[in-house]
Amino acid sequence: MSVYDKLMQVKSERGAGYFVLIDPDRWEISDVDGFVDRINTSGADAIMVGSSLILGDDLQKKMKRIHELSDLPVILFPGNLSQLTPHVDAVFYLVVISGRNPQFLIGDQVQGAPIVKEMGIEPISTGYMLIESGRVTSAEFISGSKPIPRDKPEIAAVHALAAEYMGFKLVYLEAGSGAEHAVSPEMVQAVSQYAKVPIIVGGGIKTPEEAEKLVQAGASFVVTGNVLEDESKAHLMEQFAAAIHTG
Ligand code: 1GP
Repeated sequence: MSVYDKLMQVKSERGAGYFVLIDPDRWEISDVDGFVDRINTSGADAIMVGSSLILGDDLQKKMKRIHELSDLPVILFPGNLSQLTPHVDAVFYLVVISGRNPQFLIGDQVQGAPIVKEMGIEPISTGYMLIESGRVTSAEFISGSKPIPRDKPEIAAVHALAAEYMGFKLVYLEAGSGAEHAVSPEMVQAVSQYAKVPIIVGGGIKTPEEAEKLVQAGASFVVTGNVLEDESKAHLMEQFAAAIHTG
């Protein structure tokens, strides 16, 4: 079964799915094992790996280790082409549809296509929308694109509909890692009522309660990364999974 089909199965059986994002720069390779073990038993449905910007030089080694340690789907969440790796099951084939920067609309996708084919990883086409979240995020700065204003849910909704009509398999509402304000349930609701394409929501989600509200508003998948990097909050992983699996 493809990773995308597995994700759709999660959505139909569990109501919504929970993804844990690993930013490789934030973990020493020696700590990766413990964190992945924790994800494996938390009830999470997939592991995402990647970041807008990666400085460390051991990315491939960390990806390989994560992939070896987990039976969950491991999905690359690439900030740029240099993050492409065969040590994942699938890649979110991102197009920054909220922006108007040709490099992130078609340039990198063309450059990346033969690499993905050669590596044999599953591409999952994803319309990626940056949503304004209180301050400039790395994703916004690096992609050189303006985010959608957080109080304009109708703009996000029409972008999602366009993504659906263009055949994207998912849309991603992204406030940015460590965002001050997560995407609002109101915006998620507007998008889910207007378009049928499944919605991933991430960026700045700090509590299981917030995650649950996003699912109630229509999110099909919720991502957390930053909040779990604090050891004292790692226990929240199980609570996120339980809150998100409302099906
Ligand atoms: C970032 O949506 C993801 O691209 C997750 O964000 O790290 O803030 O949870 P956080």
